[in-house]
Amino acid sequence: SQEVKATLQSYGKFLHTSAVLCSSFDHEYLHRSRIPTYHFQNSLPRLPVPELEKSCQRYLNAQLPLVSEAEHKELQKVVAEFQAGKGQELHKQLVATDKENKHTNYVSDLWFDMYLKDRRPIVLTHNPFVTFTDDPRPEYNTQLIRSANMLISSVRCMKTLRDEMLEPEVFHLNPAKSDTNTFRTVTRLLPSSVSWYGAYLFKAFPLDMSQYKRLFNSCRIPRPERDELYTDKHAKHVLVMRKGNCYVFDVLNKDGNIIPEEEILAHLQYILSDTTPGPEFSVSTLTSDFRDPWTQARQQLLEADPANEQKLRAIEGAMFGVCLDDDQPTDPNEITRSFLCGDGINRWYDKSFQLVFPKSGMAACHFEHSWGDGVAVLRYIREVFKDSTENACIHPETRAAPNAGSSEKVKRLDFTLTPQLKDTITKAKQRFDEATGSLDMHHLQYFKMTKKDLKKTKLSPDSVMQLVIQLAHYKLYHKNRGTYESCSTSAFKHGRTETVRSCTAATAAMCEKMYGQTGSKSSVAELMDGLRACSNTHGQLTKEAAMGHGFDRHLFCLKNLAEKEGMSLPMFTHPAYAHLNHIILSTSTLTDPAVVMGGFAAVTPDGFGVGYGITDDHIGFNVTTYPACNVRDFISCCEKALDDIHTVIQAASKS
Ligand code: BUJ
Repeated sequence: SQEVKATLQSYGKFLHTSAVLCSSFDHEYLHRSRIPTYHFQNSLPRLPVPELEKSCQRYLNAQLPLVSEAEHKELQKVVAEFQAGKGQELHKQLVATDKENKHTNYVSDLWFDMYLKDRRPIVLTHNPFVTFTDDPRPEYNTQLIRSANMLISSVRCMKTLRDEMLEPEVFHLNPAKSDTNTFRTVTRLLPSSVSWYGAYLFKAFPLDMSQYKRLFNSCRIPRPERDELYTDKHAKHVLVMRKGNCYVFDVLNKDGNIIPEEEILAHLQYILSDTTPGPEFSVSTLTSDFRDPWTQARQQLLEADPANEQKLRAIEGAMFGVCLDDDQPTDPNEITRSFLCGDGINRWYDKSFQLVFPKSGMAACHFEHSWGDGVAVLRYIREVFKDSTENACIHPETRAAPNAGSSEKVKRLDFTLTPQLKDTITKAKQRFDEATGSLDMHHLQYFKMTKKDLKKTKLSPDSVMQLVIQLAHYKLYHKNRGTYESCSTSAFKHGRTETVRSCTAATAAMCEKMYGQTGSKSSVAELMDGLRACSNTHGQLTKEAAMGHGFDRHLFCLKNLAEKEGMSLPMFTHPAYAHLNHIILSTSTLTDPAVVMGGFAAVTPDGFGVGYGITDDHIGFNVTTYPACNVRDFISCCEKALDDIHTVIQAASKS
C-alpha cells in the first residue's frame, strides 16, 4: 500500500504539474499549431513570370476603356514594337535573374525598393488602418481594459509566432475536406521540401509566411536613398505613446514569460495618469515627414546626445506600438481621420504596426506598409480579436498590482534636442497639419443589398462592388479612369500583390448603358446581361492576378530594368502608360468579423481612396479624397449606383 500511495502521490504531482504547465501555456501562447509556422515555406510555388505576349495583350485590354479607338490603334503599334524588340531582351534578362534567385520571386526586391526608396512621407502615401470590431462585452470596451487585453494578446501572438507555433496561413478551397485533423497530421509528417504538394492534394493552399518575420519588433528606419527595415528579435518591451510622450516597459521577464497581467494593467494605468505634459517638440512628428529630412534629423539626434541613440533603438525594436489617445471620435469620418492620420504627435508612423486606442475603448491597427500586406495584418487582427475577447485576463473587476513598481519599470524617453532639430520638428508638424488637413473622407453603410442577395443572382459580390465604384465615378465625370484593385499573390513564395484592372470594356459598356447618352433605353434583360459580363470579366481578371498572371508587376519590373539600362522606350514613355498608372480609383477590400472599418488615402491628388466591404448584412464604403474631388458627391453616387443595380436585380428576379 506504501507503493500504491507513492504512485498515487507522484501521479497527483504529475497532474498538478501538467495543469500548471497547461495553464501557463494558455497564458503565454495563443495556441500550439500541429504544423510548424514555416513548414510549407520551402516548398511554396514560385511566382511565375508571365509570358511577354500575354502581358502586352493584357495591357492593351486594360487600355481599351481608357483611350479612343484611334489612340488604341496607335498604342497597339507601340506595344507590338516593344514586344518584338527591346521588350524581348528585357524579359529574357528578367527570366534569367529570376532563375538565379530561386529563394524569392522576380518582383520582391523591386517592390521593397518601391516602398523603401520612396522619399515621400509614409503617412497618407502608404500607411493604412483597420478598425477592430468592438469587444461584444460593452464593459470591456474602456480604453484601459481594451488596451491591456489587446496588448497581452499581441504579446501572446508574438511568442506563438516567434516559437513557430502559429498555425500556418492556409487557403482552404474545400474547408470540409482540408481544415481537418487528418490534413494537419498528414502534412505535418511530410518534409517541408514537399509539404506544399501534400496540402495541394487536399485542395488547400498554404500561403507565404515570410512577411510575419517583420510583424513584431520591427520598424522602418529612415536612411539616405533607401530606408531600412530593422528588427530586434530579442526585445522584451513594448512602446506606449501618450500625448506624444514615448514610454517603454518590459512585458517579458528574464525567462521570456509574460509578466503578470495585473502588472501590465498597473503600467498602463500609470501612463494614463502621468501628468507630465506632452513634449513641446515631439520627435515622433519626424516620422511623418518626408524621408530625407527625417534621415538627416535622425543623424542629428544621434549627434546631439549619445543617450538619444538608445532611446531611438528602444522605440524601433519595441514589439509594437500602443497609442493611448486623449480624443474620443464618434463620427465615422473623425474615426478615420484619427486612425489614418492621427495628430502627427502621438504616433511613431515607422513602427511596423501600432494599436491605437482613443478614450472610448475602440481599437484600430495602423500599419507601415513596406514590410507586409493586408493578409499578414488581417491574420494578426483576427488572432488578437479572438484571443482578447475569448481569453481576456483583464476584467472590469481586475485590480492593478499594488507593488508593480511602475515608476521605475516604465521609462519615459525624453530626447535631447538642438535648436535645429526643434526647427525641423516645427516645420514637420506644419507640413503634417497641412497635408492631413486637406484630406477629406466620407462613408456609406448600405443595407438594401447584401452579399447573400448577390450570390443568389450568381454575380460575384466583389465584381458588383467594383462596378458600383466605376458607375459612381462615371456618373460624376462621364469618363473612365485608371483603376487599381489590390489582389494578394501570397499563394507564392514572397508573394505580395498584383493589380486587378477593374475598369474593363465590360464595366465601361455598363456605365454607358446606365448613365450614358443611350442609357435609359436598355431593357432589364440587357442590363442583367451587362452585369453578368462585368462579373465574368472581373472574375477572370481576379483569378489571373491571384495566380500571378496580371500584367502590372511584370511591366513594372521591365520598366525598372529598362531605366537601369538607361533605355527610354516608347512603351513606357507613351502618355497612355502614365495615364493608366495615374490611379484615380485606388481600391481595396477586407471582410472579416474582426473588422468593422478600414481605409487609406487617395494615391493621387485628383483620385479616390476607396475602402469597401461586403457582408451578409450590409455593404460599406469608406472613401478619402483631396480638395480636387468631392467625396460626398462620390458617396452619393455610390448609393445611387447601388440602388440602380438593386432595382435591376429585383426587376430581373420578377420577370
Ligand atoms: O496593393 C498593394 O500592394 C497594397 C495596397 C495599397 N493600396 C491601399 C493603395 C491599394 N494596400 C492594401 O490594399 C491594404 C489596405 C488595408 C486597408 C483596407 C481597407 C478596407 C476597408 C474595409 C471596410 C470598409 C467598410 C466601411 C464601412 C463604413
